[in-house]
Amino acid sequence: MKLGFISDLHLSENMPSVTEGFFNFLNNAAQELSHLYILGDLFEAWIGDDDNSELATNVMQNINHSTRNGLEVFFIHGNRDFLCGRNFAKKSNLKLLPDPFFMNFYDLKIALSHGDDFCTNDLKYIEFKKEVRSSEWQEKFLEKSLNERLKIASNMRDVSQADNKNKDKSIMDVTPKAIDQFFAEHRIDLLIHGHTHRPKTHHTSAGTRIVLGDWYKTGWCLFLDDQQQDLTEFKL
Ligand code: LP5
Ligand code: MN
Repeated sequence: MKLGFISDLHLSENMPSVTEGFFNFLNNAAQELSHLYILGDLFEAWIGDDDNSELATNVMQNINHSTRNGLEVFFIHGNRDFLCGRNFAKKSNLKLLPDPFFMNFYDLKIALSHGDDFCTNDLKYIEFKKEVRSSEWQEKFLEKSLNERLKIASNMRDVSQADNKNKDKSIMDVTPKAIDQFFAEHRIDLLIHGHTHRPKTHHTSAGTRIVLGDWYKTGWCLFLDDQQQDLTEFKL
């Protein structure tokens, strides 16, 4: 059994090389995996499962194809693709998981998360997340036309980018307190997450925290089997 963990690919029409790199990854590296976990922000922006763009269709088809050869694929929502729903899951033949998700692997108790919930000092983001994750907001948003939704998502990207320029960098990282509390509460050995785009393996007395990297010129995957934890960067 060999597991792979990826996140923060931010697939979009603007970065075809990353999409191509992801499809190559599915056809090559992922072939030696039994399970692939996508920990959020697979897409730069997912505006609803009725998105009929070429990108959305190709990504779902390619994931589906890779599962036909025996790979099991799992998905945790990120802040960019929290609207990936049941139809997305069905068309991709993957399983949606809650955030956090707990699993045992050999003698390890592991938690998986996108990671944004550990950024507890980012009060503006927490408020924003509460709003857009409510079923009321989502129902209203999904009633709008695809074009309107695209415009709102693009405006929100501008707001986010402008806001992030004024935020202290540390606000956009996890807070040590949130991490310590999480390890203590759930008694896990290993936490795997993305979101912060700060790939690193952190060893602490409470356990290990592995942060996945984002995909741009290179891609990142954590490979996990009974022998080793291997956070790997590769050319796209
Ligand atoms: O994404 P990134 O890395 O730039 O920054 C994130 C947080 N930002 C976001 C917002 C997304 O980038 C927006 C794109 C979403 C695409 C989904 C499309 C479908 C839904 C459309 C949504 C409207 O998640 C950022 C964090 C950062 O990570 C680090 O953790 O700081 O948080 C913000 O930027 C939030 C702002 O600080 C607060 C914005 C308040 C805006 C108030 C308007 C709310 C109106 C509701 C939507 C119309
Ligand atoms: Mn994110």
